[in-house]
Amino acid sequence: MKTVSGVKIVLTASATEMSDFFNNPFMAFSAGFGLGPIPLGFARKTLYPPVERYADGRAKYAPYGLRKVEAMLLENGFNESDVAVVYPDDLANFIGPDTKVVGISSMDPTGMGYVSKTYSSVIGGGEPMNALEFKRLVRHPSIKKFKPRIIVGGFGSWQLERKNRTNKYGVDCVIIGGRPDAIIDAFKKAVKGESLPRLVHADESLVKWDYATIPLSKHAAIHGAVEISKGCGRNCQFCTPTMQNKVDVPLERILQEVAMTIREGSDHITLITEDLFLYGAKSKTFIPNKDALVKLVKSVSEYPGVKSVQVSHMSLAPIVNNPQMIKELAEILIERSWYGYEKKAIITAETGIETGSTRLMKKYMRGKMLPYKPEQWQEIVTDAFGILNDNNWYPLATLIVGLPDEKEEDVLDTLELMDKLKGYNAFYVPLFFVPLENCVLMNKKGAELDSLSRARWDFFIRCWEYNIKIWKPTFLKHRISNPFIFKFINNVFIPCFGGVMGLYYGWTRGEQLKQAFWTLSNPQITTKPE
Ligand code: B12
Ligand code: SF4
Repeated sequence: MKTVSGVKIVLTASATEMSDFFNNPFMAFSAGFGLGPIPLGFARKTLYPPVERYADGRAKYAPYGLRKVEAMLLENGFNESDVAVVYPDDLANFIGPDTKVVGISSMDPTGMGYVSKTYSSVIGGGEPMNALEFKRLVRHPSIKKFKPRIIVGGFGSWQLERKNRTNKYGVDCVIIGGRPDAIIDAFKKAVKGESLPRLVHADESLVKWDYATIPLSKHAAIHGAVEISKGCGRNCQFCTPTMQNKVDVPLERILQEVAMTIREGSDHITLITEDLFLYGAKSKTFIPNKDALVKLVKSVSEYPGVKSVQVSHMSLAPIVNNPQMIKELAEILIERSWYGYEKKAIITAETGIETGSTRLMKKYMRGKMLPYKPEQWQEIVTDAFGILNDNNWYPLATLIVGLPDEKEEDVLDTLELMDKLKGYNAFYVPLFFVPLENCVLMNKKGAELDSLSRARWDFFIRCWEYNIKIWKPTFLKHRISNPFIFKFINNVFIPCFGGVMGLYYGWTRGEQLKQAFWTLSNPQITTKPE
């Protein structure tokens, strides 16, 4: 439904961030890949379909950060008819002569996020889909025609400045950080037609501020996102959320957002946190508070209407510290499972292994394993994975290659750790080090494809070899019930396809990639390692 003169403030995000990826949060990482020869329209249909819309054209679900900005505006002088949250293809229906400002949220506007940097350079295929869709959004004909002010915020907004795209994309103001005072001020200035600074720092670490100033979301987020804690405090030097003050959101606020999300039609809840297991823990001790945590997870899971609960992130040391806590949480979460493995329910969340090197742990991540010591890291990882798997919990683990000053022996240590992880069920995502804005290592050089030594390639391939061993059978069986077709796909189609891809990549990008494709498409990689 088209508004005649436009809505005063229009909030949006690119098509890759305004999608639930067919209800699969982990699939969203694929938007960091290059599009290759695939038409954009096809990717939109098959990978990232649009969020549902209400009859008036507004988006039913939107990124959680954008919902927070909407709530800030609604509580500070604007009403629902002044602010519309919309899918990018619907902008023409909401932008008009009265539109003063378009606010855009982005985690990865130019493709400098870890996944984008890593996989678009390894696999090629041109600019990552995240970057392509962002560019398409800022060049929307209605923006060009009516020329509202453009404010970009969200965790990836810094990329516009780093890549000198702010002016090129016609962006008036980039806001880095999420403090309400600075965000509201910028929108008010834009609405009044006052001048806007090109860059605003609204970091949650810069000044003492009160989390309670962040209002409750008024409308539902994609995947039913609800924040339970902000910040981390472990101080890993490559990480940005650790720069935020660590805050636990009070349970009653969390439940109010859960209630709103259910009311608005979602039956999934994603608990947004840097570390589920530190909810309610006294700061600085890093000893989990089992009672507070079990109470939280039970209250959310048992909230009427909640069918599934997903946790965004967790750390590994608290698992070793309190295995009984994992057992009790698993008993609750398995009843609200979002993912499955070989037809059984599993629980999952993202965690950072990062490296197997004690030297690098000491140098860049001394806090990651607290209350334990850096020397114990490999043991903590393997013990934690054992406890998780015993409780039907299959983690998604990220590892970083190319940290500044990484030496060959550090990579060999990580390979040693990977060998120890052979028998566990998990999904491993090897990533290049990216010097994100606002992290301690922000002025260091990021890792590049050319800097991958033999050992680094071996490590990359090892991770994907494990993933294929663990997940290929369940992925194929879930989709192909006929045993003959299964055998054909597994033993003939995939190896032939991998063979051709290997030849192509060997020819265009070098021997290492050819070997990688040939190894990974080998039909032997079907069963779980012993
Ligand atoms: C949940 C999550 C996801 C989910 C999001 C889905 C969902 N259901 O919401 C999924 C799994 C899809 C995801 C994917 C990715 N993510 Co993510 N994600 C997060 C996580 C854990 C929480 C985000 C969140 O909701 N935070 C809470 C809200 C309230 O904070 P916020 O979004 O930052 O919003 C505040 C401000 O940024 C600001 N703001 C937000 N939008 C706007 C808009 C305007 C106009 C303004 C003025 C301000 C503003 O105000 C908000 C309120 O304070 C964060 C880490 C974290 N703790 O924040 C990583 C994080 C944001 N993700 C990150 C990245 C890079 C990605 C990917 C690009 C993949 C990758 N790792 O390379 C993909 C993008 C894929 C895609 N196309 O969507 C990075 C960003 C790094 C950086 N500093 O640039 C983070 C910080 C993770 C990390 N540790 O590095 N992610
Ligand atoms: S444990 Fe995770 S969230 Fe915390 S500082 Fe380290 S990388 Fe960041």
